[in-house]
Amino acid sequence: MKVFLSRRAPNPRRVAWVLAEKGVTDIEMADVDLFKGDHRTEAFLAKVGIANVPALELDNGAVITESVAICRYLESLHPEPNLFGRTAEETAIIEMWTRRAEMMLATPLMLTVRHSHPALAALEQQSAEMADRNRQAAERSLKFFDRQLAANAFMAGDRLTMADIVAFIAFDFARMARFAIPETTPHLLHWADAMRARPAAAAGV
Ligand SMILES: N[C@@H](CCC(=O)N[C@@H](CS)C(=O)NCC(=O)O)C(=O)O
Repeated sequence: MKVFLSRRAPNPRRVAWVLAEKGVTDIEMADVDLFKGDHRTEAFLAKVGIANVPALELDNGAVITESVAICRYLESLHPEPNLFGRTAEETAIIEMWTRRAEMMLATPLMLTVRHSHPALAALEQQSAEMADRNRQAAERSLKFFDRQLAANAFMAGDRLTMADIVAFIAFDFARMARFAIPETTPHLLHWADAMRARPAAAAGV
């Protein structure tokens, strides 16, 4: 099995974080240089089918992309610590918060960075308006997540799940666009400190 990642990129970092939480080390890792266009080569496209990382190549040649799908597959092989839920109800609640983290935080924050950071002009036709609108969309979501974290140590309850990994990596990436969690959402700030202190936070950066 071989995983294609790219250092500092947020979606590959999700996979690196999950591998670290689960203590998986027996997997070949390839670093794809997005700025050199490694992911747009004919060889990469022929293998992976899309100019994106992360990608996971299985021993039978099948390739899985989409970071959360890859993480879910890795959880099937390495069930502990559990990040996607055990019972039907728990799995659905974790999926709900992971999707909320993706749509209400990760997507707008990643677009904020892509459309504003000079380094990412190589990958994106940048628009200041896109950056502003996405920053505002992320800001509008903060209180919602803060309320959840006022009552729960983690996004989907009392333990770390995929939802936390998706949300934290988005916030951390958004620092490139000078986006900081404000003092007006103290529970989010406290949660982010706890996430940053996890050893797995160092993976993929
Ligand atoms: N939905 C995909 C998104 C993958 C994605 O956008 N990856 C970025 C890196 S974070 C990428 O490969 N970008 C290449 C480009 O923009 O040319 C996932 O979750 O894996």
